[in-house]
Amino acid sequence: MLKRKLSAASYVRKSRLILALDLAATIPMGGGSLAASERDRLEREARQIISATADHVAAFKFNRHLVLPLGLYDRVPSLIDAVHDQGLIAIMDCKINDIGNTNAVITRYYLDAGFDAVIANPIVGWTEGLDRVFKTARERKKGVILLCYMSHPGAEDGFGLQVVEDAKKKRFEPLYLKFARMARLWDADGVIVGATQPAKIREVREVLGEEIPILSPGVGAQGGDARTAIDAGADYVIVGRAIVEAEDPRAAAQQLASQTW
Ligand code: OMP
Repeated sequence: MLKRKLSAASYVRKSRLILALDLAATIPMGGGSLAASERDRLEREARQIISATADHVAAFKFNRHLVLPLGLYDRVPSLIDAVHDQGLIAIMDCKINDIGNTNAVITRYYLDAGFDAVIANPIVGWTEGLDRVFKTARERKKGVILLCYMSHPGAEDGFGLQVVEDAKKKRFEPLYLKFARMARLWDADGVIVGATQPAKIREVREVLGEEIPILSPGVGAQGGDARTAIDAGADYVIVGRAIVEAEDPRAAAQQLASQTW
């Protein structure tokens, strides 16, 4: 369902770009309360970027940049509505990473606020881990996207670890390929592999086959290139700062989208 919505929006707009709405609030040093005027500014800016870029993106991704200051059940639902009004989906990048019961509550919170999919970390495993995320999402006909190999240099310390593939034969494989196989087994709606790692995108694509889309962040600010990621096998690129901090976000989105199609 999620996969179809994404690919339909992508086809209509001729864009494989997912925009990360990573706008940050200015919080007073030393804490204190966040001024209503700052919340207004943040919400207004997010809304402007949604309407300015919607013609050139396949989906929007929210992170805690917006959800913490604006509130999941306060101002965020109307931003999700603004995304839906454009015929697009809203992904919540919450990288769920806990025990089953906690995961189920977190997933329910995000999806019932209106998000169409959540991102989760497969390191916690299935039983009483991510099983509850998938169950909660499936009951609502919504999606789960799994981390596979992150875009930052330190990803190697975790996602790049060699783990046992076959103990008897003393065969090892990198953790990200195990995660790719888990994504197939669990029927994930997508996996994340950094655009900074085109060779790993290729490897993951081989394991995944064609059914599960690869979403690839790390373009622009983190040094990755949209076209290279797509050519390596990514279905979508996720871009934040290169668009939201651009002088003209619409033009930046249009330009990046053209590189992906
Ligand atoms: P920019 O680096 O500004 O384009 O933002 C990238 C966005 O993708 C941010 O919201 C990150 O939190 C997110 N992201 C990564 O950058 N790397 C990853 O490996 C995974 C994600 C993600 O899950 O979206």
